[in-house]
Amino acid sequence: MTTTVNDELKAELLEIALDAAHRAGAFLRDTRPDDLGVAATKSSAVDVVTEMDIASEKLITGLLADRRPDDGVLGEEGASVEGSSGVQWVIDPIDGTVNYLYGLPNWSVSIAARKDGETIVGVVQAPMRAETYRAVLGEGAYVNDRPARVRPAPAFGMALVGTGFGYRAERRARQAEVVAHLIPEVRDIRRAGSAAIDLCDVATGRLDAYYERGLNAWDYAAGDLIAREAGALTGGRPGEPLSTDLTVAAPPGLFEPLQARLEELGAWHD
Ligand code: LIP
Repeated sequence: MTTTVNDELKAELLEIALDAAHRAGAFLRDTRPDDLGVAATKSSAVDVVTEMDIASEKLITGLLADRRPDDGVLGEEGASVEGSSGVQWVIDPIDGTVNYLYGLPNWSVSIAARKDGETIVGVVQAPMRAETYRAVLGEGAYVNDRPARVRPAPAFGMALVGTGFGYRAERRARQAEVVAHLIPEVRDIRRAGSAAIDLCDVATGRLDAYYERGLNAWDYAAGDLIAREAGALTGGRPGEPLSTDLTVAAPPGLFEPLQARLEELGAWHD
């Protein structure tokens, strides 16, 4: 049975997403083994999975199965449930896995709920910042209990721009070419290692803009909604939604020239 999107459903999905993100975030923060190692690799030797990624996804999917057994689930570490309710959960159990592996603080738990393909709830939990970012479609974005709003668009040359790089050397070489062109054209570049947090940093004005090629839905689903509800525009190539090809987020007035420059630089292809 599919369900319509009403206030009751949005409130339920938000409560579940917050509960799951808080539980997973506390688990990851408080039980990280001192000798944490690599449990497996994916697209390359530096695309790693730890036991904690797997355990975090198991914790989240177990809670979702208890609370909403008819929902679909898509998780970075293999969770895949078709579902029958029309609601799909999109999960990154640790976004910023390499940071987590090295003991760097910039990592997060990202949980989004989609109804018939549209993201209606997004939560990003950043335990080492003691910050929870959240948004419900049409109801604004928040960091903890404070409203989140993007920074007013600066001139292009004054923009602090976040980005990231893929796990395959060939893609990284191409991404390096793109960022080499941008570095002298903007205020500065930041590469912090968690797309979900980067999108939330745009939402809270800590970054003027963010772009990256090669993300998956679990990296951006929650942060995209949070950024949009905070006043950002998001997308991919001009006229296209954000996707694995390219993710761009910035306030109006900066989004357009950045998207155009990335198109000129071919940031959407390897
Ligand atoms: C990471 C992204 C980051 C990107 C990394 C990696 P993961 O996700 O959040 O923006 O630059 O290459 O994809 O793998 O830690 O979930």
